[in-house]
Amino acid sequence: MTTSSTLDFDVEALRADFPILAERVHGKPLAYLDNANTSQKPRQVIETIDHYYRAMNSNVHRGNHFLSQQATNALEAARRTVQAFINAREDREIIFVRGTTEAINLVASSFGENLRKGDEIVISAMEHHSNIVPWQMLCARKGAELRVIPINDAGELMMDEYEHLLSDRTKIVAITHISNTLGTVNPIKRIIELAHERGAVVLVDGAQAVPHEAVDVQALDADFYVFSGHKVFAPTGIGVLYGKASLLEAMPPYHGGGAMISSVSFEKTTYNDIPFKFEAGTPHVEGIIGLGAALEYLRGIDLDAVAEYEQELLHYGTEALLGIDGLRIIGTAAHKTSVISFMLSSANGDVHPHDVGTILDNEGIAIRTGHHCTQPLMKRFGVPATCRASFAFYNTKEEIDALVRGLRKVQKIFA
Ligand code: C6P
Repeated sequence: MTTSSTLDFDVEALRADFPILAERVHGKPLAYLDNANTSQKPRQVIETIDHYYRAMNSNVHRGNHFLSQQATNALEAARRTVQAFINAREDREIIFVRGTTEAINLVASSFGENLRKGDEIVISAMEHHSNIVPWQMLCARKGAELRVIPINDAGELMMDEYEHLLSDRTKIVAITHISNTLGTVNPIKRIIELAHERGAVVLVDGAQAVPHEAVDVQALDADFYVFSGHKVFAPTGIGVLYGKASLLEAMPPYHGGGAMISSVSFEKTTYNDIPFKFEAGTPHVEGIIGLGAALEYLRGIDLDAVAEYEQELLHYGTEALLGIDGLRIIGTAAHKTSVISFMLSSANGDVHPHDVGTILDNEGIAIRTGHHCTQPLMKRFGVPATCRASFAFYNTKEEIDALVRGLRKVQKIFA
């Protein structure tokens, strides 16, 4: 039975899988509300990594001894788990990278080789820096132009403007599925359809989507879909680039080194097939195996129930925060995930988000404050930074109540 939800969703049983949630911080029970930044890890992931180092540790794809084969099998099994999780057509379409940032840089650098002077890349006003800067670097290299889809005051993409921006010059549309700062869920399928009508290729930044909803890359018809393991209850330092095989095959390698080659001589090197062509060097073996364990864990949970429960938290949190005089929410899209950015003011005006975060921390409450790597978005809303509470399926309404009490305390201190 859950104490916190009206749904048939056993939060307490799920919480028991996450050892860190039982920690106390500054003598208070931890309320971890910083999940858009990074998620906590279930014991199933921790135990998988522990087992890997106790029983299997070895380099992969390079040894014919028992341990190396065990580790290689586990790694390739994890690749198939990722494939199934996002419904990719083939496992060779799954490239392991360090995270979302590296995946986008890989595509900008490698696929970007196709671009010519005067070509255009379309991004949006709500992108994370890692889906802005690699494209700016590509534009500088190739003489291409960056076009930015504007957003309305609710933090929703202006789709009419998007249609106007698309042209035969558009070669790449790089867009976030869900905004890390606003929580806005973008109409990604429609965005992809419109881009394809113009012959453009679409990269979707799924860093904030995969933790919250079932993603089907074939149903979306995404050309590239990228995400980070650490936001989906897996270790840091591991991420995924999904790409359609036909695109990946035609792209030049990103890094050169071991494993990505077929043969090397001083005269000529030939490259390995995908996915290995893009996986130079010893991979993050325990990270990959841990990612597989995390996605298996998620497959064991009803993801529709997760999405429904997180919506319940979002609505409860929104109502509760709006009950505080002087609090305003930044990002009020009709379709949102469980992320709430806000500004808090006291009788003396806005309290700087960093002060809010520090006082909440003393209460055991972890939120993120700052620009969330979306400085252009801060400018759009005329704020230097925001406070951001972001919920995962293991959060509770009681933790949101603690957040509200903490914010009232901040207001008293700054009164
Ligand atoms: N957002 C946040 O607190 P990396 O660092 O490569 O794992 O992920 C980068 C990234 C890319 N796109 C989106 C939409 C993201 O949210 C992030 C990471 C964290 O919002 C840390 S800045």
